[in-house]
Amino acid sequence: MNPSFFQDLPPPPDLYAVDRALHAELRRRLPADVATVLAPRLEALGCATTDELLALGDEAERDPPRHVPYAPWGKRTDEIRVSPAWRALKDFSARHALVATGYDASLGSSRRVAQAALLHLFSASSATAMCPLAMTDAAARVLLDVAPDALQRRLVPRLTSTDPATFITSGQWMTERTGGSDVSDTSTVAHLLERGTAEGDVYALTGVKWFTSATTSELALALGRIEDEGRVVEGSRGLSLFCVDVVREPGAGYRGIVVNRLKDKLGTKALPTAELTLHGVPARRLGEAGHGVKNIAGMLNITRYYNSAAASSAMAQAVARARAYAWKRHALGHPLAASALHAATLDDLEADAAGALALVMEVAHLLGRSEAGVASDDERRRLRALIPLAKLTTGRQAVSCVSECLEAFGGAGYVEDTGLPRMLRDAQVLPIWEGTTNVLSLDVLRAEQKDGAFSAVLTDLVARAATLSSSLPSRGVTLVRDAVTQLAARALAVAAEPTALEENARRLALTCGYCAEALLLADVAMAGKDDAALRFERFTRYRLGGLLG
Ligand code: MFK
Repeated sequence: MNPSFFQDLPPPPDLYAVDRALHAELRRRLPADVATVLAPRLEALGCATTDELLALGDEAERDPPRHVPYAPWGKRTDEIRVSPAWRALKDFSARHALVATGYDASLGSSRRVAQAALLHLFSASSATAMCPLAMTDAAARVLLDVAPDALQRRLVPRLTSTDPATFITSGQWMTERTGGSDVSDTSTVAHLLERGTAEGDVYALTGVKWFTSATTSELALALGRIEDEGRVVEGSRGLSLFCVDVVREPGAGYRGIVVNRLKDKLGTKALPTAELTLHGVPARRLGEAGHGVKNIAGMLNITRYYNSAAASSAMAQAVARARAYAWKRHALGHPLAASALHAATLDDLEADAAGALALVMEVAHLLGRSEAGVASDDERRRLRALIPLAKLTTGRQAVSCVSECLEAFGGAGYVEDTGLPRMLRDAQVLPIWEGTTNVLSLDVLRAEQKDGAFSAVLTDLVARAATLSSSLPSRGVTLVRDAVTQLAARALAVAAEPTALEENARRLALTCGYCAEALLLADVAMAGKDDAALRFERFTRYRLGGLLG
């Protein structure tokens, strides 16, 4: 017993320096010129995960947003007070070009891979500042796809700006009290105010939005139902997409918007999420009337890609922290890291994080190719299914991996002032936000029925499984080949029995996600010289090998 003992803590890990899986991914995915341009940016961001970014994230978490509905003398002003650190995180994101990189044509089809690497480093330390960036990027994408030129010219340069003075963010107002997954009962109505302006037709939106995250953003994309002389089209085919300039009138609150309250969430405490009532707020219609769901789906595809990058980021950070701690913490006469059991557990978790990252990078690769206009039809079909597959698989992995990492700290992992429990609370939003595991499994089903998207992924996996190199660890090869064979057989059986489709959608989707990760890790191992083969084998045993691995 040593009464003067206090646990010495490791310094915060530089998340770029320690992430071998990220380095291996970038080596195989980026052309040399892009890698050269990107390396100093990744180094700077990795460095910031040990000081500036970490401090801003912690400070934003300590000083969460507050809703101040009334001014001292009773006037309704609806101020949402956010911390200086939250504002600084927005500036930090602009300076590091986190959104802009996804639109940097000089990076060619590598733009989204480069961006995914930045997001993977940024997100976990950012106190969920990733969330407004996701919606900002998604808004830029939708504006480029369907907005009139004048509106694009005014907004897209600001949404993708690298100058904090001009950078704006966007929210997404979709969910209402009737549902976030099923938007068909959306009750917000839109009345025409002015037709044919250079920026499109202007409407007044009236209704209640139940979840609006990043509510202090300057812009929002919202769903509403056009009411024309009392006539409306019911269901999701009656919904249109609108772009709202969120304007604060000094001393008089938001123009046309009342903030009902901020949500008291399990985690993501620094991020303002509010319930809003819209009282005729002016909004420009985006795209054709009645095509709102289809148009906002383009937004969801980008936010789901960000969600996956947030998941891989959370996992990588949690594993890096647990590993660093394991070298400092002694038990039974040696550092925890020297215990065969603890080391094996951490190796499994590191392989799991590498699998998640590999899938994120595959999505980013295909998204970049699609946006650069060089994707084949087959790649576009795979992308359509891989976005929900990546979101649903990595969201579940993040919760289990971060939970295991908390356990690796023993009791300290369960104590608030260590800062560790926050990682788990924040991870728990990932399988929920932008579509739960089941909702996304159904989305995969719909993508299959419409485009054969799941079949395209499956065909690719079968082909990859057939061409694995004999230099790979044989146990891993056997496990992944068996899993792919079973997946293909089950998919075929289920396809022959349409009543079984929905019930099996989740099992098929998760198995497909894990098989995809395993085969992508095999690709890394076949291309690389470091310990990627070990990560491949670890992953297959951990995720495809049953309880005994
Ligand atoms: C980070 C911190 C966050 C803080 C806390 C937040 C807590 C969470 C709060 C929330 O509520 S998050 C919101 C969760 N909700 C969702 O993510 C939406 C889930 N639902 C879906 O994804 C539905 O599939 C969707 C609403 C998009 C559509 O359902 P519908 O109304 O049944 O439409 P349908 O018929 O499936 O699709 C309409 C059109 O869009 C079709 O095209 P066509 O008209 O040409 O046939 C579809 O093909 C197309 N589409 C749908 N999804 C698509 C898509 N196209 C491309 N990509 C997709 N993903």
